[in-house]
Amino acid sequence: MAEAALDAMRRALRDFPVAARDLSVPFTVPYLDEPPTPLCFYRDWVCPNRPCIIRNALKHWPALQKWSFSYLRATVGSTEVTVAVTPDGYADAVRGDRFVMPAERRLPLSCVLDVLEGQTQHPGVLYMQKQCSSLLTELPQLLSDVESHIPWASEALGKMPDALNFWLGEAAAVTSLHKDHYENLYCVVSGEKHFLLHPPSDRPFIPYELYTPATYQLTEEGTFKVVDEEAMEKVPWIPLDPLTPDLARYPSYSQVQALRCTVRAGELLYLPALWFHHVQQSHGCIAVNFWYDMEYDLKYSYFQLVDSLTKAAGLY
Ligand SMILES: O=C(O)CCC(=O)C(=O)O
Repeated sequence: MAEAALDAMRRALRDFPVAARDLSVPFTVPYLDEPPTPLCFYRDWVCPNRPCIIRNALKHWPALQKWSFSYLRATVGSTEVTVAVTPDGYADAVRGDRFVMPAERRLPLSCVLDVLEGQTQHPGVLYMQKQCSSLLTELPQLLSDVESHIPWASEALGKMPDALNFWLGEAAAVTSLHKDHYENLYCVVSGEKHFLLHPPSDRPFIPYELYTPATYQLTEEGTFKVVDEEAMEKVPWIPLDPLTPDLARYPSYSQVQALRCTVRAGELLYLPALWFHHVQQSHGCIAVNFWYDMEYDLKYSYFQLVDSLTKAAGLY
């Protein structure tokens, strides 16, 4: 491609996040004081792909009153659950020149609670973060304390959730910046979650690179080894940590402005599909989220186009 045309394409891609932000991205995540009707949810939030935090949407869930550590011990303490273990709290993240996945251990939930309460030591940082509908597959006894879907969201989206996940971990457990093709209804039951968000239109400023996948292995001595997953294809992932961005290496990231929000106990974050998110939490925070598969509509195709052009223009 002629250099002038390539320059024009890069300029257009760099202007795009700013134009999209001016038109449709809020400076902060707005709050609703009650759950919306399905029509309002679809019209005001899903269709324009805008996040919001909804209060009083979970107040009928027994979990809000019941889910203390002592209740979890008494009801599901002996149930074995899958726990991600990492040396530094980062599971599924770029470490050096690898995309590193966590070591996984099966532990009775009471052991996880012992560690969270400081009664037992365990090497590394623990996070129950398995995303395979973990509430249904690992802790089905707790389902009657929540709901199997969010009725107004299911009606708006015309489908039931693909997954219902349970999250519980240490304050040091961090979810690295990424995006999903799900409409995400993220419900905090106790504690707080801290989200750092970017709209999908920020893609031209968000770097991706291809990494050799690897997995942490926890040795008998309690140290960690990084073992390559030789049979797996390379993984495209975001190398940048938005908390300490390496702006010398990724200078265009200085042009984006993240939205930050805290979701507190009893609140529900609607996180629209394709929004980039980085997540931290208070120690022992308990959350449940519903992933509804997104519509693969024209919005999705436009995102794919921006993604392809960003790569083709050599931006990231
Ligand atoms: O809560 C977290 O740590 C991560 C949540 C997340 O990434 C998601 O729901 O897609």
